[in-house]
Amino acid sequence: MLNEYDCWMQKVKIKTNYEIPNIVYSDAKSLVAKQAEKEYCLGIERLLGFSPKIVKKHNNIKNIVLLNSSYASSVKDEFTIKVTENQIHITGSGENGLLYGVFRFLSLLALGKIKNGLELTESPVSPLRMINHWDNFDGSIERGYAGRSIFYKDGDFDYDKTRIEDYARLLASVGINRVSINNVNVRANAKLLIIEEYLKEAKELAAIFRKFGIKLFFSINFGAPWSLGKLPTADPLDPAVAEWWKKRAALIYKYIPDLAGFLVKADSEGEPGPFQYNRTHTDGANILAKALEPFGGEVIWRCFVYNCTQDWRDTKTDRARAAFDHFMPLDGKFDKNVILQIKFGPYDFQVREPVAPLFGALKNTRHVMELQITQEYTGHQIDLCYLPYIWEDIMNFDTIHGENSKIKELLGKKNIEGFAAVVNVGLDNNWTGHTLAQANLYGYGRIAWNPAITAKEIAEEWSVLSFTNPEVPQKVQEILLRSYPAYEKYNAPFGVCFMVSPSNHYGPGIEGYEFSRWGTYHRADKDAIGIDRTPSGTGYTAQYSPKNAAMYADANTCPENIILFFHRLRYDFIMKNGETLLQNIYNIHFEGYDEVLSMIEDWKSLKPLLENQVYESVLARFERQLVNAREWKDQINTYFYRKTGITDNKGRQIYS
Ligand code: GCV
Repeated sequence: MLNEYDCWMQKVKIKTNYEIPNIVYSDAKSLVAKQAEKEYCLGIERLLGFSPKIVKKHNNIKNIVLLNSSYASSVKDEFTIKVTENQIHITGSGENGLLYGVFRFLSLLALGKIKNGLELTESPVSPLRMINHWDNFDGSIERGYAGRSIFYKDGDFDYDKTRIEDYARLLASVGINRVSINNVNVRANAKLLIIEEYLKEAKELAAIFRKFGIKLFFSINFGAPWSLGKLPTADPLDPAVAEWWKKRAALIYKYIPDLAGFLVKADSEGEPGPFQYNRTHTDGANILAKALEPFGGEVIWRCFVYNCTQDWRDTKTDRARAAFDHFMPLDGKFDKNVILQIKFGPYDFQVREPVAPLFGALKNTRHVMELQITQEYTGHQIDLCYLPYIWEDIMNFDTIHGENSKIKELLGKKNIEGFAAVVNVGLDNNWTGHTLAQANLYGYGRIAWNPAITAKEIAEEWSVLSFTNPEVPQKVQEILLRSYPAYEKYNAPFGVCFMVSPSNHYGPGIEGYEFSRWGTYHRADKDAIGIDRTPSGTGYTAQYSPKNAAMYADANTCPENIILFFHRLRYDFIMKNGETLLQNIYNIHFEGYDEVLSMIEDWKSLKPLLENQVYESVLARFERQLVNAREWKDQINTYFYRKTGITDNKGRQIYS
């Protein structure tokens, strides 16, 4: 990795067995196709060190590269790459398809896979491949761990155009086609982005992304007709409110005619919403949908709606049930330009959660899965945590155990239209704080494009593209693939969730959420831990299709890595390895810590092969991770030892 800033697009001179022609014919006329042509030339310069010559006629030229953006195919964003003895054809079913084809060609070239006879046709499985920014206008980023915002500073737009273009390039290179540019928590910034002063600036930002086939979303404040428009209400069924949104949409689209639409967090953690007016979420979403519809805009409406003022004494309310209870009855009632955005699990991006039961259950409503690339609960980009590992698991979740009913098989069909993910980038020179966290951004794009790709395949691609010394990638892949299980082992055990330090969400805070209003309790006492979510408890398991409901409801068939999410178990519950739950908690915490030690040793073995800056910066993060892992191990083990008075049967040190 010569330059951390370049991420997986390193400026290296590679050797190829196939000689790439230096003449390029391109039929590019439109904006994105012209960018594709430019990206091809930049990429060749970066990888092979020469500038190809563009020609507008190609008769009688034998050795040539042909870029074409209009081959006949009904498949959106499709591309083909065909390599013959003298010629390379990269074609797209449209301008975006060509751009994706060029980027794929360049990565295949860097991966050493371009050879005579290669023929490849690809298209994205998911039409919607979106990045969410939780950037605030003051330049801070909610849950951001890589420096300040790349878009804003001190209450205004403030960005380096080259950097935004580099960012758009990185995103497009892995197929991202939508970006929401401001935090979904908009209450403090109600007016921004939808008043004229800022629209002028947003227009320029949109123009940079547009070249790369990326359209913008704005997060809006549902209460804006009241807070900004000075209407007496924001009631979605009030005709004056509907009119206000229509006029506002017309103003916005005057500046950005291809805005993708609005992203909305309503009735969630203090954000305004239709419940304030005794209206439903269909009322709320549809009023916005109708305002955007004439301009081809869409509303992405988040399902992260739950009671965040729960009394911990209340054992009947179960936050895990909330999204399904709120949204399932509304299935089929949303306008056609509304898309629901559902977090992958019923809680909130915990290290291990079951897949939310709305997936596979919603039949008549367009929806996307929300993932989190930024490492809010997964180590703040201090700890290494390779997220494609868990995403692969999620993709393999079988919603109904029918034909093609896994998440990865439903995507692009059955109204599951793709993904949105909260991004992990900021102004840090390496974009992501932890240099190896670049793999999470890369991996998200690859999974959004093709949910059947494995975590291992992504690690292979990313490490070869990023590390130029051929001896490095293998070891880096191994470290990446070990990092998620290691993190999970020293974190909250067996899917119990929320033992994390409150508010900042880094490090242990075992009872940090036990007596709070957030509805995420584990209720550990001296005999048992966990919430009974079976039909004899909160009934959450019944939200799943029959086979999954039965599997989760029985502690003997429930997967052990998630067992405490579904069951309240005594510490002497015997697990599959014949040891008690308590002993298993001790075991995995010792193992998790040891894994970190061993990953550090592996990283150190790479020292002679790595650029000093990369080696040292990652090592420094590993050292902080070790401190964190030790805290988790010792605090968790001590906590349970104090509760039970039972020691570790292997005699390892547990503090009292
Ligand atoms: C943007 C969690 C996070 C919040 C975030 C929220 C959400 O609660 O801690 O920072 O707010 O999720 O997804 O809306």
